Amino acid sequence: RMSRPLVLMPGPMNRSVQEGLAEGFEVIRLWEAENPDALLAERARDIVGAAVGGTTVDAAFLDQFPKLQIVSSFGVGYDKIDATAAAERGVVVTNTPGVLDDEVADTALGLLLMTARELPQAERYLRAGKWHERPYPLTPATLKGRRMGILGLGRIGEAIAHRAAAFGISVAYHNRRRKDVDFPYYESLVELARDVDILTIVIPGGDGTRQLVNAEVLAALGPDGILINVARGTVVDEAALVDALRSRTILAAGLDVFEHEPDVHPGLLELDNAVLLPHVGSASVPTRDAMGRLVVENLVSWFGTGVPVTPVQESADLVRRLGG
Ligand code: 8YV
Repeated sequence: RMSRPLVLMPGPMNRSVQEGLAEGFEVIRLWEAENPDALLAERARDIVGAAVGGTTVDAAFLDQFPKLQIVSSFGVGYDKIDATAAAERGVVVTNTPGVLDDEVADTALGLLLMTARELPQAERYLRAGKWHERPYPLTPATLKGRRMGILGLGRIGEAIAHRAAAFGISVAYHNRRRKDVDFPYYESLVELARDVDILTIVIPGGDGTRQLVNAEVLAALGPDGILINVARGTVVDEAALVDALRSRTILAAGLDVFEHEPDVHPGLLELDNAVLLPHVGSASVPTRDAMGRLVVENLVSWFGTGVPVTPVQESADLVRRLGG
């Protein structure tokens, strides 16, 4: 029987990854090793695949493993992985798109409802026993008649747009390039922000989108404006957001992601017009299991047929060249 491909797991991942890899692979569970450095010194040259979730994969990481062929990453966002450096070294990177679209879109709509109608604040009011004194104050905001701008209309953005339509909320979007969709396209993010009163961020993180949502965009969103972020905290200038919420430049924000997770800007924690979630957008058992299965499928498919299931864009040329 041929020896099984050796796959590195730097840290613990969803149980579906561990279970799925058990059969066809030999797995190094690095976080359980008594002496990780010694283990790597011994086995690094035999490692051909990696299954990662949250590990930073940069040039220095990649250069430890001369025979590495594929990095299968858990999550749709892969801003912690230098996919270009990987491609330069002939290493394919895969992520887990598609299987989490509905879950993340649901979270975005949940945040919007919570934020506009102050649902978390109202719940805290009830639990504090204040209902006996008087009813919870009427919320100044409503979802009725609102327009949503989507920053990053991809798979998740479209799932959000369909949900928004069911709520009677119209949708427009800003991407780098216009897409073949019916929603109005804005070449300028500031102009989009000016024309809507909900701005929903679903664009990938990383250097290309850092602090795209800055003080100018928030000012354009305006005093009725609600900011929703289920993408990456790095897309927002968090200090500018705190200022905008404090000075009521915008009405409110619903955030699932932060610049320095799990640290949350102390200014946000003080503000009542911010609804804050601990990055739970995709965090249900069924969705995380599906993501984990896709991590495994990419490795199985790569080592079985030489074709990854869901390579990232930066790996596309490499996959073509390798015959995939
Ligand atoms: C996960 C995510 O929290 O898919 C993503 O990009 O942000 C989330 O689904 C994360 O990837 C888990 O490591």
